[in-house]
Amino acid sequence: MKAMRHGVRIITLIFILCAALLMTSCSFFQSFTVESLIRPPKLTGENALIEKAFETAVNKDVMLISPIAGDYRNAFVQYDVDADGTDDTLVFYAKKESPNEAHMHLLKFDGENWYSAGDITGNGSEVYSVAFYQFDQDASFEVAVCWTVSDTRRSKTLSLYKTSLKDDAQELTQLSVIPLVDYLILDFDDDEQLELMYLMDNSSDAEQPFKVNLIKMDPKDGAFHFVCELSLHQSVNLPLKINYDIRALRCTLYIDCVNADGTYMTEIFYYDTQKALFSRMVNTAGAELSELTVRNTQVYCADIDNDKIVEVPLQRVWTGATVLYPETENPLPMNVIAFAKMQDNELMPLNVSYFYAPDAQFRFKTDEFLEEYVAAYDVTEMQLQLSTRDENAAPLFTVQYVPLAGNEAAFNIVIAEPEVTLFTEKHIKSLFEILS
Ligand SMILES: [Ca+2]
Ligand SMILES: [Ca+2]
Ligand SMILES: [Ca+2]
Repeated sequence: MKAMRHGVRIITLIFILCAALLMTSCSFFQSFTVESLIRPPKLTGENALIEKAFETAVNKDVMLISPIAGDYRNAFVQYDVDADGTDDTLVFYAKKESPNEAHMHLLKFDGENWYSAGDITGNGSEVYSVAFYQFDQDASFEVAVCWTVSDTRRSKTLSLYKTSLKDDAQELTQLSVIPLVDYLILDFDDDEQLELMYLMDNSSDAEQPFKVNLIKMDPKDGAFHFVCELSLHQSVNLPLKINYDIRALRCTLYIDCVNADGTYMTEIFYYDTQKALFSRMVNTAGAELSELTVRNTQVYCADIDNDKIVEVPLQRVWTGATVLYPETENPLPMNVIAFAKMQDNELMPLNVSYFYAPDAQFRFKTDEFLEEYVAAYDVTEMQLQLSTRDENAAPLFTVQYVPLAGNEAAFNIVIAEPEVTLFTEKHIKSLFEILS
């Protein structure tokens, strides 16, 4: 059941993705208009001039490619790459005759006209993300393009490009090509220079299926050199999301992963600037923090209280609360997810916890109930009942999740005895949240 739902979700995602690609490939103008809505307003007619310059340089008959993730989601990306005070335009596309080969085209503006200033053949058929960084000490930015091939979350290729200051020749040059799963570019050691951390598929080694590498650019020749590495746990099937926070100059990394057995966990480690090493977080009892984060629910780290410090999901049993699955005769203990903040090497749970309903897209905020109340959730009925801990007491309220057409859903709330219960419908409603 669980696996099936997951499959449906993936298919939906792929469908949305395909729809997005189709939209951009069938209408050059349409996708460009969307970009102009996102960007600050431009002079009238400028988009048309860029479009014309691109058509002249490349061909009318191309498929535009929009980045899947990151800050720039349009095939046309405007950024002052060479830092000369005038925005440049990058265009991502593929030629009809070689649709599996994505390209990046650079257009520049000379004050009067847009002109072609370089074209690069990428390392994939799709663009995962594009971002701009300042690795070396010259003014111009390095362009980080993460190329991918459809249907592979595991393997991407990060290419770094530089614009040279030559006016006449090709202005885009490739600095490096790194196969990876995911990456983070950040000043890890507070030396005012960026480092690149990337997750590498190392599955040829069954004991260390993923590695985290940190590399640093030598500004003299633009080459990266190795700083340190860390192997993720052997149980990890795929790293899913990278989070980080910086406290007192220490950068802590939180990598949410799915394990081979279907559980989830967060790898927690920090960069030790003095030793130039990644170091796993271990609490005062000697337990590795990562191992305390194993959970059944697919929920990721997040800064839930907006204090720029990442909170980590921890699984806890709600004593007395139960979940009835269709495939088991007796109810099983209910788990809730409590968000915890790392303090002095310990994961300290905040007063923020949720029950994530299995096989339904909602969560129930449980903070105020864990001590005095118990819940019972029926997976088949998608129905939750809350009662006091008195065994003979009738439920105080019942909430049923009702899926509607499309991605919509509603909650059917029944309050047992409105005149005696402490809970109003408004309050109950505020505890239930539909997840997208
Ligand atoms: Ca420029
Ligand atoms: Ca640095
Ligand atoms: Ca926080």
